[in-house]
Amino acid sequence: MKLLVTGGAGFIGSNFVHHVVEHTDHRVTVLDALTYAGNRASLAGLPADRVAFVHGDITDAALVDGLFAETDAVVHYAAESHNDNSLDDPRPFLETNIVGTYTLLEAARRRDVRFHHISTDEVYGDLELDDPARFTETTPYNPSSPYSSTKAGSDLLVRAWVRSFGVQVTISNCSNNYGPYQHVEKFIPRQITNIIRGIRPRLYGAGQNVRDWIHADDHSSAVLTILEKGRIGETYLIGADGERNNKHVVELILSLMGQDPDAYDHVADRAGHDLRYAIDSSKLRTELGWEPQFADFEAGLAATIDWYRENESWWAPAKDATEAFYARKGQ
Ligand code: NAD
Ligand code: TDX
Repeated sequence: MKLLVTGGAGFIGSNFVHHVVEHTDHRVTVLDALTYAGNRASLAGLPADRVAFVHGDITDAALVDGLFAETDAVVHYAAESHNDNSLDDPRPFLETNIVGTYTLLEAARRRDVRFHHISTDEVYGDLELDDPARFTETTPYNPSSPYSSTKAGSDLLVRAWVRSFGVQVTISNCSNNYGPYQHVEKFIPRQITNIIRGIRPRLYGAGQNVRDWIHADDHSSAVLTILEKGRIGETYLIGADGERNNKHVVELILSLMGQDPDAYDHVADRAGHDLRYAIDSSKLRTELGWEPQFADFEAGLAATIDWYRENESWWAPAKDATEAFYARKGQ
């Protein structure tokens, strides 16, 4: 099969491309605009006869149409992905997440190409800390931030294109990913690289907010499973039962790196900060037989710390600008 992977030079997209090369015979073309979040080095070492790279924008209809004409299936990861950036300047989130997804859907319609849309659990808003409920495929949409509202908008466009035009689409909404190749703006890599640089980790507010962590490789295996066995028009939630509050995670990172677990600073909270995300992934597990492989969060985190220690040349170029951005916001 020939796959087109949008956003394949980003964090989760590049993990997916590595996963596909390792576990299947598919050939992959990556379409990526190489924004500040894209990095060709994340695809280094992959065989040239299996992975091709196209530098371009998903809002470029002519480019997209030509690529769809040569592909069997599309997996759509490209997005503006960081909540803090969306609070600073929402415009690129509308362009890429809404107009970009629209552009791809129109090409999928014209070319009758199988399309898998990657989304987030943040479209459902947040849960109370003491609420026993978790998100399911029928939870009403209630996004909080410019980022999550544009992802929700893109999901709704996808659903409309299935119903109105019969486009061959599946959707997945995944919880927070961790693993190699994640940009240093995000919570876990920011704290790991701070510690490597001798800067104290930064916790927003009291740190009680809960995220449901999944290793990026488990996200990739779930997406491949949906691509192969998912029912057209359906949504699948992806999660690995990894709920932890941020305070716990920062203390764990400090301990795993041989530091005093209290050696972090509380900083200004994020505006509109979602309290808790939690995923019920029973539909994916029972209907399609998927199971996560990284059951031990502490072991996965330790391996991720090793990766950042061994790959400073990958993340160092982005570190100073990222910390300057946070310093301006008092975070
Ligand atoms: P990322 O920011 O690391 O990567 C995004 C990639 O998309 C980059 O390579 C960037 O260059 C590319 N891109 C951005 N705008 C583009 C455009 N207009 N045209 C072409 N390429 C463009 O993001 P990520 O964390 O890897 O997230 C990937 C997808 O997974 C997103 O759709 C995100 O909403 C979703 N998601 C992320 C998480 C998470 O924990 N990070 C969880 C659930 C879902
Ligand atoms: O320095 C920090 N300190 C801190 O306490 C940073 C960068 C974050 N945080 C908190 C905010 C969140 O509660 O950590 C938590 C995780 O923050 P992010 O890594 O920014 O992720 P989040 O906002 O939860 O969104 C992520 O998961 C869902 C991805 O960035 C999204 O793309 C995905 O859809």
